Amino acid sequence: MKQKLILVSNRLPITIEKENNNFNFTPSVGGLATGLSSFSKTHESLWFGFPGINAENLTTDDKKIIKDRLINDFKSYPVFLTNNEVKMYYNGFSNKTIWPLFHYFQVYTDYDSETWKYYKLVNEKFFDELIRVVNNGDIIWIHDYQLMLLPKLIKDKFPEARIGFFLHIPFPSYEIFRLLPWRKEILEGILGSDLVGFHTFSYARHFLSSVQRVLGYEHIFNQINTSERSIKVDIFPMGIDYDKFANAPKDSKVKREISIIQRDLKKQKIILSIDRLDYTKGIIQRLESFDLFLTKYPEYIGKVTLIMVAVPSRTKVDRYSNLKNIVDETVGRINGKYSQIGWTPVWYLYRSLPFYNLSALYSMSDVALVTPLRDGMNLVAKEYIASRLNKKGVLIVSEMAGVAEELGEAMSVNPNDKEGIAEAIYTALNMSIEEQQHRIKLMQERLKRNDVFKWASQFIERLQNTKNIQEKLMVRILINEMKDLFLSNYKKSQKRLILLDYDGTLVSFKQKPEDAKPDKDLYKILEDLVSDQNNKVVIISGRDRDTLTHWLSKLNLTLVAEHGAWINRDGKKWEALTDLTTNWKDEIRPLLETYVDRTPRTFIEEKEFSLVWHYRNADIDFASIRQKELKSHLLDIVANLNLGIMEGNKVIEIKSLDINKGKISQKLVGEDNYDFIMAIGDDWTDEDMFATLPEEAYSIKVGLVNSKAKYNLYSNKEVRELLKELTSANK
Ligand code: GDG
Repeated sequence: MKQKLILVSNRLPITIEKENNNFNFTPSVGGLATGLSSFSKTHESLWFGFPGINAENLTTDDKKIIKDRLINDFKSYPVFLTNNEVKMYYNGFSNKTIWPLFHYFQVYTDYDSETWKYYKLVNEKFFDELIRVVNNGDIIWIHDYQLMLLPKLIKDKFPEARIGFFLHIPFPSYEIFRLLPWRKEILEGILGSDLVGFHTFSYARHFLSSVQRVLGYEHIFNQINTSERSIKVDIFPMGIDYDKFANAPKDSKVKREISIIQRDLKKQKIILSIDRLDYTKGIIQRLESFDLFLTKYPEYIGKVTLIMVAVPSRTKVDRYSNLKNIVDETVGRINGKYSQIGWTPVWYLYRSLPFYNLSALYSMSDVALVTPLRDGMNLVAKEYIASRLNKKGVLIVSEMAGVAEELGEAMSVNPNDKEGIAEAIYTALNMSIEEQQHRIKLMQERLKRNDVFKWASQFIERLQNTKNIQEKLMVRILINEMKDLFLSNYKKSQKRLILLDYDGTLVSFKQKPEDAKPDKDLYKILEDLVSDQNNKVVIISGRDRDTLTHWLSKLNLTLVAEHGAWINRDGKKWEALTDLTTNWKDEIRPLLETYVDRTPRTFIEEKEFSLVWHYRNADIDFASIRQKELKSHLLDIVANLNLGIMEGNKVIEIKSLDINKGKISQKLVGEDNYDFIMAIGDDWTDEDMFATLPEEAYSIKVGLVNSKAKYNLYSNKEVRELLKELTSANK
């Protein structure tokens, strides 16, 4: 069976219309649909999305007819939505909250918990339809900002599915993103993916920074490691169907169209502007810049025309209909101001044009003026370049569009700088042919190499690859055959030593350390473990004695506090393991205090034999600068004091070099003749423990990272399951 490739986007690339009780299906040839078409040869592919026709207008039979036809003829699968769902999830949360916020239009952003409710509901509806066809090994590629919760919904149910997510719009900086009340859920939703793709490096950087600040997950080389999985974040600038645009001007229909427009415009220079009518596209600013250009350079009056195509979009959202009114007025004002008999400065077309028309405009315009205030990529700019048969023409592009990062040879402008745009128009109209051709040639070569087919195949290839990296790490996991042997060794053994770290191993990390106290489930697990006479169970933690006594002394455990400084064998008395001095603290404490003063929300924890600087509640970027400073400061001091600096999870701990989990583990191992030894830990302080264990011991690292331990487990959830299996194996 071919591996299934499932694509999911808000809208299916098909328009369905009802005519006299019949349904007409018209596939659209958008970039995405084209880019993905090549996969049908190698994969059994299926596209999920809203078919664009409201569910209320359809009977059960209608839905069946549509569904069958979509599946059989278009390899598509409908997710039917009601009028109200479209209103709340699409026009509402997607286009009144996410769209404006992610394009930095804060004041246009609504924060409405009702539309958010529907956003969740519709994401779940997509999920409910998907589970009818998804198998665990399938590849699922989810598109765009309407479906950001879907990756997690799928991953939770199908952990083996390969899930990719691509965002077509900008990902804003943390300062903007943090305004969203549902920021945590949105990020968690996206992180259900194995690969997350963006158009540009800046968007990926903003995303990683938000993940770190909101969820606390660090990243290294664009890889996020949660305790359960690693997620790759990468850049895939979307391309176009280059050959289609490059070849179109040779087509007879397009040629005919060109000669019609030329006849009307005579020898005038043409400036082209094409977008959906959207406030992010900077249409008003563009018109005003053209107005300014004509004022500054009146010699161009009667000699240049701005052809402005505005495709109707999201007309049910107020901001869009208001914008339409302003654009109409502005065009009217400019035309009223400059028009002459036989010449109109702005040709304004408020409709979608057929492809041959679009191509004719691309291939005959002297200048393309693409000046969005923000734009994820902007394919119009690329399509214009590809359509320049004679390599003449100038592209003026906004610095705020993703495409500006790729097309360095274009003239770039700040879309808010009307003077600058007016000047750029003048420079463009006067650019030498040689220079135009030099610039266009370089851009054409690049766009041809990186077309939409390459974009799609690279994404899928990288998605497979991400999974391979995860699989390599998983080889270390306690695989089932291994587990059988492990369980039977456990069962056979008579004297067992079980060393367990606490935070991150038995409980997940909590924002407040006091929230990590054992819950009922954990208590029961530990109780069951110690009730077996053959088990010696040791909790070996970095925590202080009081906390461990308070939480765990009622159980028949051995407790080790402060990474091995203290041991408590009977739940009552603590013994210090070595004869340690603590005079050094007076030298180190003042230094830490200055760092607390200089770094808001950090604090010092004083343990008997160590000092700890905690920075988990501080601004993460700021704290990591301070953390490096403090470390280098400390390194100068500790060398003569026989002290070690330990970097744990958002902490720096300073303690005697004679204390570490390795020493105490070694001591415990030597105290009896154990025939089964197991140690589980997640932190790098546990590495000392893993390193000192005898060869036959089972050392288990929690989290998918390399370690001195022999095996890995995903998370503390799995640790608990494993411990439960051990106790029930012996019943
Ligand atoms: C989003 C992001 C990102 C336009 N007018 C007509 C027409 N078009 C076609 C163009 C082009 C597409 O529509 C517009 O794509 P853009 O990329 O310019 O902009 P968005 O619609 O906002 O798309 C954007 C994109 O997703 C892809 O990731 O680049 O940043 O906002 O292909 O050719 N097509 C026809 N008639 C028209 O009148 N046939």
